[in-house]
Amino acid sequence: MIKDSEKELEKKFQEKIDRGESIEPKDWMPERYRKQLIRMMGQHAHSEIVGMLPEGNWITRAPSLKRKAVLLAKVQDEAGHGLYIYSGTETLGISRDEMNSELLSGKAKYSSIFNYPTLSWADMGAIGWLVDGAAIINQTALAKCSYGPYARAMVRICKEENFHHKQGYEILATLMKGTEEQREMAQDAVNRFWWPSMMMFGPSDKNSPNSEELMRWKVKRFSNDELRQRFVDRTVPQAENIGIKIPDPALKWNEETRHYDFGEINWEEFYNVISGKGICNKERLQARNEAHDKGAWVREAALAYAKKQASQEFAA
Ligand code: BYC
Repeated sequence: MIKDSEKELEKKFQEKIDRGESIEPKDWMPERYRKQLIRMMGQHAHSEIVGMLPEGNWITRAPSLKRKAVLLAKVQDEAGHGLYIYSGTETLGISRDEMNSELLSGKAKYSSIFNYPTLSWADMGAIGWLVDGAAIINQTALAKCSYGPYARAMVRICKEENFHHKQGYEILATLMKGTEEQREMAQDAVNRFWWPSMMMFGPSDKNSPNSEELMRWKVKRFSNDELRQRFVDRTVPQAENIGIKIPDPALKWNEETRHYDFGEINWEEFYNVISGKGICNKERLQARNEAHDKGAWVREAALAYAKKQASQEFAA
């Protein structure tokens, strides 16, 4: 009896999704839908927060006051993105503390891209252009996902990501107009960030265990490979425009498909990075843990203040 009604609810839920309607926090949803969203949104929020670290590394070394102000604003924006998405995830019944513990213990994933080091100023350009560029393509699709709070967070985030993308491209364009050494620095950054950016879209479709379910529920609107292709098609002309070479000898325009063909991704590297064996995995988790420990007094003070306010209100 209970099983039947559950089936009926699931049928109605799927029909609602098929009609293109949003699922809101108080609506009935299958437990699996809730769990999948907590997983994906949690990972996304953690990525924004951990993503502050590689760029934060260059704030004190930005080459001018203007560059420093722009980078500072960008890194702060990423913190804001993390907070919107954590809030959106809380509507699914998980607390911020639980998500934070999962990040700090290393149980939760965050985007593979942030386990690569930032070695030169040009990396700020490559991250803005390639990493935020990849993120925009993914997130523009997520802005139409079936879960209302996630979709709405994405709309605002995408607007800010567009500014991030442009500032990164402009850093590289400026370097490409500079000295030989500056051009080499820009090219070197792109050489290091190109393939990790391609990996941001996740495993190829045939090896993506979550895709089928997430696409049926319209959480994902396009597959990993479709979005990766879109990224390549958009990015190659931008590279040509400023004289940057994409480090892929197999990259070639295909007149028949009207898309660029590209080389094979090093999946062994991808799986190593997402299983904790990337260059910076340990450093990133250590930095987050240290920041959490150093912030203990702030949490205690905020709690003490909130308790005092509550007791005063109660007494009044
Ligand atoms: N990195 O079945 P699949 C930003 C995992 S930050 C790590 O295809 P799904 C920015 C995946 O989680 C933007 N792990 O998964 C911030 C799964 O493992 P579990 C971050 C990855 O969910 C600062 C397994 O591989 N954006 O913009 O269907 C500065 C199998 O994969 C990755 C988001 O987080 C990866 N790259 O699809 C600058 C977008 N790829 O959980 C910029 C939201 C896959 O089963 N997320 N895995 O153990 C998504 O769109 C999707 O979750 C993914 C993966 C496309 C990433």
